[in-house]
Amino acid sequence: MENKKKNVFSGIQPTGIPTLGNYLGAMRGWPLLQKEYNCIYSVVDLHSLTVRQEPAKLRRQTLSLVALLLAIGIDPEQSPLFIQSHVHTHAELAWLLNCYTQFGELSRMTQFKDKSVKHPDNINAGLFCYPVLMAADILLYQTDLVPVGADQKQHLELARDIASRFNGLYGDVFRQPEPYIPPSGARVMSLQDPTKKMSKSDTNPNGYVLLLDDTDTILRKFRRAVTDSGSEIISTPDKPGVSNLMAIYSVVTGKTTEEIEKDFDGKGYGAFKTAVGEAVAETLRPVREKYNDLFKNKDYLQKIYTEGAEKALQISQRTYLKACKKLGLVLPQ
Ligand code: ATP
Ligand code: LTN
Repeated sequence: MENKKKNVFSGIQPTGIPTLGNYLGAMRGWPLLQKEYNCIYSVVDLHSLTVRQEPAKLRRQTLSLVALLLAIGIDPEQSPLFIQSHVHTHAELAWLLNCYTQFGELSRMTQFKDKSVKHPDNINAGLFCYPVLMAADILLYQTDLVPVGADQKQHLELARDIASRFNGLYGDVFRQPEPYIPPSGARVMSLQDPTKKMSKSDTNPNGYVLLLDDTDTILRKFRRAVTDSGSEIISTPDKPGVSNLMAIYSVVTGKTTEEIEKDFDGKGYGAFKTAVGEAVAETLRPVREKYNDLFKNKDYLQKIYTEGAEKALQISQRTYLKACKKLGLVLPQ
């Protein structure tokens, strides 16, 4: 009887220090999946080039993100951790898949439309083809599950469409990936405007909490969080501010919405915001402490991402060469 573990792949861009949204929506699940699945995780630096980056900052953020992923509990012995640009099969498969993706499909991607509005002077071809590189990342590892936040669902659906189109023409080359979106925390909203997602590129830093913010900063940002009219702590669509805080509190404490409503009955927004801030600060404190130790040790980080890239190349090359062969490309001998 075959008892094969499923494969998990996910990536995150080194575009800045991740926010609480990135953490609760995606990263937090990554270490938890390691026991049950074969996991591979990547810092997707090539994706971040679709928006202008300052070279020295990009270099530093990439290494910092490797350290942060280790700090949240990714065990590189179990789960290869690598930098995307170190594994050449990603850009190579992306090229092949570009030829099997339609202009119309990419034009419909909401992230492309949003980023085109945000960066009207740099709507480059890489930004347009971003989801194809993401499909390549995923399909190279015969991935079953992709832990991401809710905003990535559309990209995942495109990856599935590309895979089935290719398989339909050439036989079984790629496995069909499924999104793995957490039931709560999948879309953490801005603390200043709860109708917008929390984003590290927000111009108002009070809208987001960064994973490396210190305790005082975290408490202050939650104290300033925008709430709604009234004073009741209840989760309803007409209270988006309070509902967002409740969702955050629920994920970090494990309490249900009903328990939170009961615990804070009659206590008012001030007490609740302080409690959420304290719970988040306590969750992030050990991560920050571990990160500070790891980031100092550049040799260790280098060893981890070098070994990660070797393993990732070995695994991904099998799929890449199979795709080349099916297409009629002459393989190097
Ligand atoms: P940027 O804000 O720089 O455009 P991003 O944070 O949306 O980028 P990534 O850093 O690549 O993009 O995101 C990593 C993961 O975090 C993805 O799986 C994404 O779905 C998730 N994510 C991003 N923002 C949120 C949010 N507000 N709530 C929940 N999950 C999120
Ligand atoms: N587009 C993703 C980042 C990303 C990714 C991936 C996520 C690039 N390649 C592969 C999962 C699997 C985002 O979150 N912005």
